Amino acid sequence: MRFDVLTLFPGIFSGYLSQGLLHKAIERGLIDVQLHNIRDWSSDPKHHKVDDRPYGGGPGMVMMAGPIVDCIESVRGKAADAGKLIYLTPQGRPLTQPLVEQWAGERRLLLLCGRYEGVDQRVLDLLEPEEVSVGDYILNGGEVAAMVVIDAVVRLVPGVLGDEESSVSDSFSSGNRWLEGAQYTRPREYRGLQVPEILMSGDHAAIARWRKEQGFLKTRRVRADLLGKNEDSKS
Ligand code: 6GU
Repeated sequence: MRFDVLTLFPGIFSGYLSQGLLHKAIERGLIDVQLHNIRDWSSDPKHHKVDDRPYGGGPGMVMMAGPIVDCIESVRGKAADAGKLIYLTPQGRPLTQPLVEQWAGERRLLLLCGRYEGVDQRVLDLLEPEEVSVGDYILNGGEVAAMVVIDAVVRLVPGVLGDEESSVSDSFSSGNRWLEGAQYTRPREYRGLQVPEILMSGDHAAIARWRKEQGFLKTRRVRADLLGKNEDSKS
């Protein structure tokens, strides 16, 4: 699977892409992440200007249409598969696991990272990207959100996760909208706190019931809004 990231700050991604699961997936050829600096498509040869003041006034700067559209057309022009265009913006619809699952089925994703007060509306009118937000708060730009999208999608790319870290039982995988309950590892006692007896019982059915109950209690406590939506909330 291929990702093209369009950004004014490609350097932000280098640490993320060089570590752990992402690094391994790239090395093994399972995913390919290409970074494109929008500034390289500026029509201003001197200062490589890519933003300007908003028409109608107001604070901040708006990213100009020209460099973004030229950058996307150039990046797309090189390949047979134009790819699905996603614009990361607080004005987008919320990112959810079903959306991530849908995108994991694509061969190529283009991730446009907004900065400042966002992009000129004509970018959106011309290219009709899917506009997506990663939550109800404001980030300094779409770069961290683009990493969120890549991170969530690559987990579903076949071969990226080993059997041990399978994504099928995750909270929020298809039909599963509950949080997971507590987990324990050694030692059995830590600062006077004991691992629950049932986890040492060897009774796998009882452990599964206990975990489900713990997940339910946790969900009710911190995400009661999820309970009505659950496919298996009756079981
Ligand atoms: Cl995608 N971008 C920015 N700048 N802020 C956000 C966001 C995206 N999602 C939530 N907040």
